[in-house]
Amino acid sequence: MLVLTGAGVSAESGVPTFRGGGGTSVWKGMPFYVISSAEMLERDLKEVWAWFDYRREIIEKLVPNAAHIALAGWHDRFDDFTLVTQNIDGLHARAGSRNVIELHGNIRRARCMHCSTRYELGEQDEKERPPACLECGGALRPDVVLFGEMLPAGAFETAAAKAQSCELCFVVGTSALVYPAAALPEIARSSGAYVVEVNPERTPLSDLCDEVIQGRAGEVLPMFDKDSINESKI
Ligand code: BJW
Repeated sequence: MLVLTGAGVSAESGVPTFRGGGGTSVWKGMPFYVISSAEMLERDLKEVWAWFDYRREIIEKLVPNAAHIALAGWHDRFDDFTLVTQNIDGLHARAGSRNVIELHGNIRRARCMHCSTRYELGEQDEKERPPACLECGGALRPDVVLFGEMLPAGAFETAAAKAQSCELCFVVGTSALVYPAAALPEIARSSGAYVVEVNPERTPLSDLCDEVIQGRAGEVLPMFDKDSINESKI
């Protein structure tokens, strides 16, 4: 079984989504796809840090919701369970999920733009922006995947292989607009998996799905356990 999650799975924890509900996330007058882009990193690294510092401070005060907790329980219920997320908030791991494939990185890490050494942000973080790499003195950047950047080496390939071999694929809380993440359910479907979408709104993926459950992740996911999944046509 493979589960792909997006910003909607964290919405009930209080993490703002990027799209959905007819709106687009904006910061200091800039739409997220401008500030969260490789171009902005080139143009204004300090401003990119300010955007991620702002969001990290919000996220650190939030806690996993019923959807994260339900998915953490699925690890032990399904033999070959893979959780793939586009989220950078780390809430799946905080709920107890293991081996989460984080396609778009993690907001609590930084990475050297010169030598690629990674750092956990936190105690030693003195708010020098951009921070300097302790290994080579290069500038650090948030360890997240911005528009126009490649995903972490191997992350998509591992997820795609799991999508190709899974029998059941849940797609939860994503607008399914951003590639290559949105290709995972397409790969699963074309390899014969049963694909279920959980989202209050329809997405470009809805028509491809075998089942669309229109609802909030924190309400829908706790209703599934292994028996109910086996008993239903899922
Ligand atoms: C609920 C709910 C509740 C609300 N319960 N649900 C093929 C075709 C066209 C373009 C491309 C392509 N391949 C690649 C591209 C370019 C680009 C792309 O996809 N563009 C499209 C948007 C047009 N992709 C990339 O650039 C990627 N890189 C790449 O492909 O590298 C190769 C390459 C390099 C150079 C050139 C070309 C190719 C990288 C993408 C990185 C995305 N990064 C971001 C920002 C991360 C950092 C940050 O957080 O700021 O990732 S963008 C943003 O979107 C973030 C998210 O992870 C991602 C997906 O959003 P998500 O999770 O779906 O959230 P929303 O807000 O969109 O939707 C929320 C959903 O939840 C809604 O549906 C609600 O209804 C629902 N919801 N409450 C359940 N309670």
